[in-house]
Amino acid sequence: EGVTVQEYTALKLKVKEWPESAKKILDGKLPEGANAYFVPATLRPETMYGQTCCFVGPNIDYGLFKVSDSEYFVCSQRAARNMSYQPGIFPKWGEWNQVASFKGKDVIGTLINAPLSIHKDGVRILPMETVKDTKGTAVVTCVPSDSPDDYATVLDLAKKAEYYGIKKEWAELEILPIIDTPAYGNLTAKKLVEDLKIQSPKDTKKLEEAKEKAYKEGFYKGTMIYGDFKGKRVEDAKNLVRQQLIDSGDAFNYAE
Ligand code: A2H
Repeated sequence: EGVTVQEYTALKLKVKEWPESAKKILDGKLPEGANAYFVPATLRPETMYGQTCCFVGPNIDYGLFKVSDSEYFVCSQRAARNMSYQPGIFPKWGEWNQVASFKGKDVIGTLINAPLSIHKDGVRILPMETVKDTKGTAVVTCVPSDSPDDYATVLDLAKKAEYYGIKKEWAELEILPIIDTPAYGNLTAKKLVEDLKIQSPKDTKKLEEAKEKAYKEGFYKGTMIYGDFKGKRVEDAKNLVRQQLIDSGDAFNYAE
């Protein structure tokens, strides 16, 4: 970090249905017929088949940003500013048009379509306390098979659904095996969370270790066992899935 550039894939998760809390805020601001997209930034596009939900920080400030007459993005203002200095995202260099402001908690429960996910009826926007406002877009798509943070968070959300004000089943979508690894099998995140006895998303030190191990093993030794690039090494599949998502209009490059 600092001097190196992080190359993310920003995915477009189209809103299918807003909760009442969001409808009140967006009333008259998102034109009839226009689409809104949550835009999580990911380093692991090859795992997108296994998305089960998408996280926002409940107390983080988000904006709705106009991209064109028909498309609006949900992300942090910091990310929108960064996007305005990258080619092919906003129409005018250095300008971003924010049409609404809200907190993450206002959009919990939003039903969205997650490109490539096996969950074709859509997935939900859910809260994650550890989302940082200073990284990516402050929107994080959830792949509990391969991300220890995501796995620990969905377990916690299901356990304390009432406390979080969500429906338990929103946090309990099927976890799809996508990548097989020599050390951890085909559900790397679950295996590491169990092996390291990670109890909650607040076990930050152990999660850091799990994340490091999952990334090294999954990325360098993993083999795809699902999707169009089944049988390929993860290292090779990453760019193939990313390009497929970009070509279909479901993603774009975002760097910071
Ligand atoms: B990754 P780096 Cl399957 N706050 O995507 C917290 N976490 C964030 C974030 C934010 N503002 N923005 C992005 N991220 C997450 C998939 C994934 C990710 C898998 C496995 C590992 C993994 C599905 N979640 O990341 O600090 C996003 O989660 C482990 C490093 O910029 C993004 O990629 O290196 C990754 O962290 C970016 O982290």
